[in-house]
Amino acid sequence: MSSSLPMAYLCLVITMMANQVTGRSFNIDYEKNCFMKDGEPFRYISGSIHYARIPKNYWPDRLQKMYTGGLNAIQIYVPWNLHEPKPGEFNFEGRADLATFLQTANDTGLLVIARIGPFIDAEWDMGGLPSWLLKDNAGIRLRTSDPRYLNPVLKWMDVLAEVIKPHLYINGGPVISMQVENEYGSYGVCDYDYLRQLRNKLVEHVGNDVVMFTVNGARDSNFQCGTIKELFSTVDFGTNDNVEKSFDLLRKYQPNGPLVNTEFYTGWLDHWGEAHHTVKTELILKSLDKMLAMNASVNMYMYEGGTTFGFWNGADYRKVKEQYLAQTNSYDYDAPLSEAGDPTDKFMQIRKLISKYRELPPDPVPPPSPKSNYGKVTLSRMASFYDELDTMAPFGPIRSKFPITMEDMQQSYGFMLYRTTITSDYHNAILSVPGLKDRGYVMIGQQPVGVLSRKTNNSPSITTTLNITVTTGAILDILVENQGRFSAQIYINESKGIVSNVTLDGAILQTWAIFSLDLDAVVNPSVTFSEHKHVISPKLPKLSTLQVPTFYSGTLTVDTVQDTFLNTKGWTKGQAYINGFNLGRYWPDIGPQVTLYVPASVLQSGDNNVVLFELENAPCIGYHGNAVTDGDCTVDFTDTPIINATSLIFK
Ligand code: 6DJ
Repeated sequence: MSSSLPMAYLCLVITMMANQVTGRSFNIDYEKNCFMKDGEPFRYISGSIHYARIPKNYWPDRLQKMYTGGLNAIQIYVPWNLHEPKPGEFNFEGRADLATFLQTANDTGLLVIARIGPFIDAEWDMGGLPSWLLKDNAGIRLRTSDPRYLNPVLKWMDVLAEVIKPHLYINGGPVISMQVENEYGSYGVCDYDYLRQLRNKLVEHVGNDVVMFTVNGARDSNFQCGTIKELFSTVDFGTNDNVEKSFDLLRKYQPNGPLVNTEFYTGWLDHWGEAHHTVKTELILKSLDKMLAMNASVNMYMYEGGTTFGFWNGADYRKVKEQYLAQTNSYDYDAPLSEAGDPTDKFMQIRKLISKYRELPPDPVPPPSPKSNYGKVTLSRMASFYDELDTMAPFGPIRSKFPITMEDMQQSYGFMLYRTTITSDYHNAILSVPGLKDRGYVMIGQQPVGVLSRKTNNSPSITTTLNITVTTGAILDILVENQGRFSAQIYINESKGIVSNVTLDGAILQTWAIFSLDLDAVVNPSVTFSEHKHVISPKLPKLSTLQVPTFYSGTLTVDTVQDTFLNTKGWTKGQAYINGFNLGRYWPDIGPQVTLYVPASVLQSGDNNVVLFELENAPCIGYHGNAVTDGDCTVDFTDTPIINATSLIFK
């Protein structure tokens, strides 16, 4: 712990730290128990925003709102898997344009606390670690000094540190501090050498002139395992925790220096199939007031949650019931700024409280961005999954005796098809896919026969086994959906796809054709359904409750381009795209999220291509759930989000 460092040494460090060119400094005064900025005592009132969850064109707007809310700093996460999609291939474009984001924060007048990971949690796929780490690496010990993990991490740090370096406060930029790892203590591995190597790597690039810290939950065991003496210790806790007790615990491990709550929870995350979470503003104000009165530095998590677009969501593991819980795409978080970036009542009340402690900027709070109620769009059945198989898998399948995982197929997200030919007759036999990660749509002879799912909280009747009747020569297909990798805990090393053998009445099914599927190839508006336009037929014969996964498409015509929400009510489960942009999953059947945020940036004036890849049951096919309906295949573009539709859950 830093407490073991002699105070004289620390003071020396402080005085040495002003940058000789810019004259700027940011460091810790262990005697005054505070941060020092340019030689003056400083504390931050900060809010979390994740640049990857906000369309790039909205960054200035969101940051300006944070600034007018009274914050003097923001806190970000760097998701490694977004930036290094393949080993050695880097992405710093669009929502991954970290340098522009940092520059924008600086221009807005906000300091930045950069949480560089490499592990971040953040309800982000695999907690931000790239899934390619799992390829051919069975048993890899993630977040440790295991060289299979550490070598790629250190290479990534070489790249990342150089991107951030020009943006450090001492170099004229906004970055005052860098967080190493994240809640490492709760991972239970206690690999101090790993933490030290991360820290040393950063020092190699940026020197000692930036505050480097760790955060851990308010528990002794977390602090014992989650930090090293070279890194400054902070704590995270929410409104349910006692402020004094939590800071007392921090003091036990970090006796001097500023008190910092790195994640003070303004709300909470959501899982599919569970109620939407909220946190009462009064409780936030009470704890925040206490912390600010103690001169603590506080970061509100989240201040602007935004959206986990596409396939980037993570999942949690509920140990007691061994359940897999995928996180929703909305990351609204009940935060002071809504998912669409609008100031809420919570925002205004927190702002008022902050004004007790620091002068608010004269700038007015920007108004909510306008939302459009574009109304209903009819979708037509464009092509079945089978019609588009060649487009999604242009190179055909890989042949393998046993199933291969998604990572070993070098695929990161989305869907895969596992196909085998049945070699005997079976009547009412048990198809068992214990290694299913996470959900499987089973078809025999291209006809849907059932859905498989690993254990979740939301569809207990769906399991990894299914009774099927098949004859010799029948083709069995399992379309497997990766619903998001665990974003925390020891389970983050789990592979996706089918990760163990599949049996039929106990006999191992062998000889598989395995297809990696690229949905983008189909939903890209310029090539959408080019060969299948003739199959349009909005109403098909009533088949069964379950249909072959199918692409539906329609046109949203827009005069004035504005934000809107795609209401998927009536549809069952699938993936939604606009103009080829992957908005995310929809699953209104179980909620709580029913609308998907459609930022203006993905729309254009004129015609916009809307595609739903419906996996189970579209409303216009006749049956929906257990009831026969005359539903039509429409979606509604509305100006109001629905992310708390618990009534659907408990129907
Ligand atoms: O640092 C974490 C955040 O990224 C802390 N936290 C938040 C975010 O994930 S759940 C919500 C959580 N920590 C609990 C992890 C379970 C071991």
